[in-house]
Amino acid sequence: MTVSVTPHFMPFTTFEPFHHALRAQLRQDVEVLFTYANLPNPLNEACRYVMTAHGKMVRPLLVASAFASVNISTEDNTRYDMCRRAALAVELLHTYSLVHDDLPCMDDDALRRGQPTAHIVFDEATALLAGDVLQTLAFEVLSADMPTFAPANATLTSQLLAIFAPRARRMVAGQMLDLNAEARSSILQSELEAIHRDKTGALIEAAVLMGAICADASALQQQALQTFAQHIGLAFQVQDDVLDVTTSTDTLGKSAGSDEKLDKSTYVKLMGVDSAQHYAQSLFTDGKSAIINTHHFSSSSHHALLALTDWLWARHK
Ligand code: GRG
Repeated sequence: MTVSVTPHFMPFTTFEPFHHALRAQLRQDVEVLFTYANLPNPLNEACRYVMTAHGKMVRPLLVASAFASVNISTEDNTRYDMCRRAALAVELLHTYSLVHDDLPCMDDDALRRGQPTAHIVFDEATALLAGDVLQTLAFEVLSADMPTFAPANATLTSQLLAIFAPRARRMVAGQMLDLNAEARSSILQSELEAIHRDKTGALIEAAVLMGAICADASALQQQALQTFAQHIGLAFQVQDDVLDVTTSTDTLGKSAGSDEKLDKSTYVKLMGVDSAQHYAQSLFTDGKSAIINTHHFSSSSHHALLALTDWLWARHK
């Protein structure tokens, strides 16, 4: 029998219980997934280590909030379970990118999510393979026959893949553009924006659109959500650049000041801390307006997205 298990992250009431329920749901789903995947050790341990660390779950939250923003019956287990699959998929892909980004051949970082990075705890080959398999699982999870999930809906799976795959590819392209921009003495804002539309923004856009697809959002709702996601994605990156210079390693749970150390092209380098902070705030505001100023959502249903945006703006890590 394949049924949803409690807890249920729907419906949205206020942000904290929603976040809590989503985190609990994701924890259960990660466990089910790794039992299903039956990976050999130390690969299995490395995957569990990085997937159970304390990430903020921003992308699954975006999937779930977009899903909640489209008034849908919480009784519809098929769509709800496809949403669980999508939330898992974006977190798997995101975590793979962090594991690879931390490798010695990339940023060579020793700390992530408040704990030593995978290649430090295991070894480089295991960390590399963990990233690889998290990526393949991110796609497999959209259709796999797994206990506790209602059977995947083939139409929804193919719609989700059409959203997810090109944006996963764009994330890697963005990373290449970012590496190409290292050590450049100056960069135009338009060039920086182009890097982050791909590197950070594409997956954030995928998360929002995948939640929308699972909830059967109309074309107009999808359009509004895409505009929302594009603003939030850029705001998130600008804020990340600011936090890198204003927040301690302890609070961040990753090495502070790493952008300067690697001579990265950042918004702080381009416009200074204060202007970057204002820019992030205006992008968050514009993102919210994209949802509020349309009549495509009921005033109660878009609360999850607006509350998530406020939570992102207030974040310290
Ligand atoms: C394919 C190697 C490879 C990289 C792709 C996404 C990416 C490019 C690299 C990851 C490193 C990085 C600084 C990405 C920018 C996006 C970003 C701000 C990531 C951190 O996301 P959070 O803050 O992390 O949501 P947690 O740990 O909370 O999930």
